[in-house]
Amino acid sequence: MERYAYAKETYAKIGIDTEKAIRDLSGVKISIHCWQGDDVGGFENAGALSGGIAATGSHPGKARNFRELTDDLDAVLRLVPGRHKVNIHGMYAVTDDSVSRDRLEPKHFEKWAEFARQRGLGLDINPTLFSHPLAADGLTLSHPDEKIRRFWIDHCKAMRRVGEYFGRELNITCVNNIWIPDGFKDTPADRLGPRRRLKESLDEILAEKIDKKYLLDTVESKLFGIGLESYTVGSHEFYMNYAAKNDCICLLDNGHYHPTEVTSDKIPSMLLFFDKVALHVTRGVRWDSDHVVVFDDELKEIAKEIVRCGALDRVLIGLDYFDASINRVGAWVTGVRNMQKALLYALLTPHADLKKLQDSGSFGRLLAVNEELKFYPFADVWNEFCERQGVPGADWFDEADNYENKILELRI
Ligand code: RNT
Ligand code: ZN
Repeated sequence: MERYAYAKETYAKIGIDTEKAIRDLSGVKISIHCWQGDDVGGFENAGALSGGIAATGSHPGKARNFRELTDDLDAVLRLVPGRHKVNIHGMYAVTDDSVSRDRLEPKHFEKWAEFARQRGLGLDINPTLFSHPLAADGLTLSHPDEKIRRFWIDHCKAMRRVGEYFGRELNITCVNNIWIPDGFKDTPADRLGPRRRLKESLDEILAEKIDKKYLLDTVESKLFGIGLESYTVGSHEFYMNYAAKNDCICLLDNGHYHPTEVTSDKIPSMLLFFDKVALHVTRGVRWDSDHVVVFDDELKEIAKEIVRCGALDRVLIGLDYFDASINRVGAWVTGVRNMQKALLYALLTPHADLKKLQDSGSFGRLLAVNEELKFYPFADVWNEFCERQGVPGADWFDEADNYENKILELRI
């Protein structure tokens, strides 16, 4: 018997319709971060990556400009099933001469809009508040110097307009995510002041009302950055309260919490109080290391929460990892496909029955059923999905290898 037919029958016996799972999965757009292609470099020749984040490794072939980065993205999209969004940063503006970040306009992002339109993709945007001389001391929107704050406020406002432009142009809502590195290496003398300044900066940035049909604003918290270990201005409490009171969306990056604190558990709580929640899915190894997303337990748990809360349209799924030590295209594809696999795995889980077991106190059976489900023919449904979407199945890496040999290795 054909493998998919067998899988379909097997899942049908536990009340799961694999056709529906495939349909639901095809509708999910993942926001694919452009910065995996160039180690969070950007097009400004800004020099070293700053802001307490780090891409480690020196694998050859990194994209150096718009052409190379979009060629690489095309290579990724050929290996990823479905139609998605590309997530870019202010520092990826495509300009002839250098334009100061506070003066960026939609026209500096026309090339991205064109790229996305031609491929039927959406675009997301982020202001870039790092890798810049005015962010050199680790403070931006919370800086005590009014002039420095002004620069970054103006940059964030500019990026919201770019986001609105993307939303209008592509007819797909753009997500604008604000993440700042602000913090201190050592114990601060004042924890309140910087947070008050951040709050005021955000108030000003978000004051301009933009139709939510085009733009959604998210704010991303963090626990600590390298060199900024003792205090982070934009902490989880800060942004959760800010978002709740100011009608914007919290973005949870699963690398931004204490190592044993899990994002999956936060999702249902957030969904009870917010219309939407946004994610940066990553993999921290011992710290916020931004390793490539793998199909591990927490990824599965995150996907399960999204699916069993019926929130595929309320959770904005973005990826955030950057590994410079391996074939970057391969790294990119691995992470996107794993996110999709985790969603499929969740869509193939009989949540209603499992909830019944929990509510009736049948915890032994619940444990056993969950373990048995791990050995269901999930991979056959995944392969069917890939085939229907016209992308390779398990042997996709050969193409990533080819691309590396033909294109990436020539970049010296
Ligand atoms: C940093 C944040 C942030 C960045 C990107 C490049 O810790 O996770 O999201 O990784 O904006
Ligand atoms: Zn992030």
